[in-house]
Amino acid sequence: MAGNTGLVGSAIVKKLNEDGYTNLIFTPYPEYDLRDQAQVNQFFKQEQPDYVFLAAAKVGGILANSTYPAEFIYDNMMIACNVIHAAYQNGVQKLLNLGSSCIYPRNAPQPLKESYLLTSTLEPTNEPYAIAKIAAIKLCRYYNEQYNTQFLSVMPTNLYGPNDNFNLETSHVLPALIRKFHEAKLKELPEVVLWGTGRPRREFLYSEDLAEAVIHLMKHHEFDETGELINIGTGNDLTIQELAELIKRITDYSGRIVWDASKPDGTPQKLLDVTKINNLGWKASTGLEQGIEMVYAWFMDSWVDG
Ligand code: GFB
Repeated sequence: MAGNTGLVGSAIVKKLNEDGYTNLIFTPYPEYDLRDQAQVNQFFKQEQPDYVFLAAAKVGGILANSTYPAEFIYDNMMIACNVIHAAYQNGVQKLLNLGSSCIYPRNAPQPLKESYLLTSTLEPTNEPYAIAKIAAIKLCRYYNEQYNTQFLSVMPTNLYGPNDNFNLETSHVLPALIRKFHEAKLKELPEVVLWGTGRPRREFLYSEDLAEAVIHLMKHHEFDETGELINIGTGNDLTIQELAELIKRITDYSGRIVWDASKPDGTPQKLLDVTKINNLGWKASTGLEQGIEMVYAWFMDSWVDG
């Protein structure tokens, strides 16, 4: 497991433990810097893992991607190249590569089918991250074709859950809104400022549902069934405005919402077509309101301003 402490990795570890898998090994940052090829090669040679979940990445919301483009493309390409190549060199039986729905063209038809990859230009606010993730997809595909490996690439939609990032500068929208409304309520602030226009649409998948999907694929399916990439989502989306009203209600904040149109909206919509993953036996099971309530409870119980 590369990236076991983050939003995705911690959900996968939780599900693996619940399923009785105990022989898990991790590459926690900063003890392991997966951008360092020698370190990665040394780890694989020493540990000889059979299965690899590649969930480590430099991630962030729309502002972080726009602020640190060089780090987003370099870090994520180096992590992918090092881990995928070492997995091949050490005979890993199966690797599961975590991508993102931002790899699709900004104005592709909705819902997004896997076949729309590289059919047009990307959303500028997350092009660096998207290019790195597309490179990882292609690495897995061509290693499978040339070396007969089983490296699967999954494309989750926007994710949320426990152990998310709640830093207001670098986080994604859902955790940012939980924190903003919660703190505004405690401080009795008259308004909360949100970014953009509120008009973009987003799809949100609870992290533990994603964990079930990736473990299902790792256990039961192969490259000839998943293809080069496979979407994982709920198949439903809503506007950021609707999300804000929902989180405002769940956090019981009674002030106003103000939109700062100087901040970017990003891509207008990125709803995934989830026909393929549904046909392979997985469907999302956590509703958005239920999921947000669970994350809000986790935030109030466990989150510490890091
Ligand atoms: O989640 P988010 O940062 O990234 O923003 P993307 C989603 C939408 O929420 C944008 C709006 O239209 C934001 O302008 N928004 C409103 C806010 N208020 C806020 C706020 O306080 N914080 C944040 N963060 N957004 C990401 C990519 O795109 O999607 C990542 O940047 C990754 O690389 C992820 O691919 C899945 O959904 O636009």
